[in-house]
Amino acid sequence: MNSAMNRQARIFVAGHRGMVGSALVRRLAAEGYPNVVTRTHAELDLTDQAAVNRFFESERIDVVLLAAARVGGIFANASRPAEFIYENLAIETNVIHAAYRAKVERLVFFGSSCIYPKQCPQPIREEYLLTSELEPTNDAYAIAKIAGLKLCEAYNREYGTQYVSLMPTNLYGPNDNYDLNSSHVLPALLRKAHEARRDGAATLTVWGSGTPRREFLHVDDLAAATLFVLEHGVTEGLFNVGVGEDLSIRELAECICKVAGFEGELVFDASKPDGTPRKLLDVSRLAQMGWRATIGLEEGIAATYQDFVASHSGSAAPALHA
Ligand code: GFB
Repeated sequence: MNSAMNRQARIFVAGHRGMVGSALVRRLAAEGYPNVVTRTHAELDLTDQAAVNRFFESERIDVVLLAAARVGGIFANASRPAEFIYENLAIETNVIHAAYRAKVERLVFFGSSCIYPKQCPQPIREEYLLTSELEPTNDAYAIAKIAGLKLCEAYNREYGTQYVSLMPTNLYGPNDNYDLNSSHVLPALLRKAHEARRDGAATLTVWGSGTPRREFLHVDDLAAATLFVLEHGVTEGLFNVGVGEDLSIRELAECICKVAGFEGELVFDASKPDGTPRKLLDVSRLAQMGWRATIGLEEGIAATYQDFVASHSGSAAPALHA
């Protein structure tokens, strides 16, 4: 088992412009890793197998952080399942296989808590994987993410690689997607609350019943957990990453309205799906090793709101992150 990371390691952050990848790049810079390698989508299309092979053959990468993915909220997942399963499978198989061929010893694969069954005992332990049916609104994405973690397990078993899988709960933070058709609930409600207050609206529409429960992790905590795993010699396995607490969507909406200063009424749109009733992660596996999240939800939402206002406000139709 390798222990500490070599500070001079060449670390490829795949997906560095996304919310997770950009948090990883910030954290690596703060921790003093000078050799971080990135490629924009235009420079390297990770769904192009030949291009990915050429990249790994020429770049001498030591560590891969595989944060590139097609991601989205409940509506995007439910309406574009082919894109979610195809693009994620292509990225995972191309990057993991090319990394193995180029003798990359260490890789961290990022999945999602939606890999677990829809009706799971709570809090969800890593062992509950594949014990019953998935949530239908995101089963295509979940299958792709399960395939990714199984790729890591299989390559470790057959080839002796050290590929680790992290399964974060619902994430939020800087560089999130604020497009209301494809975003997750937290950025969607932040934008809605901001615009409702700005426009003097009487109501704010929340999708579904408001009763599903979700757990939210600030992306900077996920980046911290990733560095923790790398620096503590973790060489295999599946690890949940979360805060260990959840709240209802109604409670989340109330918290966001408070942060954004919107005092109108919440209206629940029952024509929109609720999705999984609850997905609270059991985070004891990482906690036993000494890692815990540190950013509280209200504090994290307030910081994210400031970031949103700084980067989007002032125009009626904010420029949105892709
Ligand atoms: O975050 P979200 O889109 O995805 O929705 P999931 C969470 C809950 O918030 C659902 C409700 O019950 C939504 O109906 N919700 C309320 C809203 N208002 C809104 C809104 O304005 N926008 C959105 N988007 N939701 C995704 C999966 O599931 O979570 C992915 O589809 C992935 O596969 C990701 O795992 C983390 O938490 O339901």
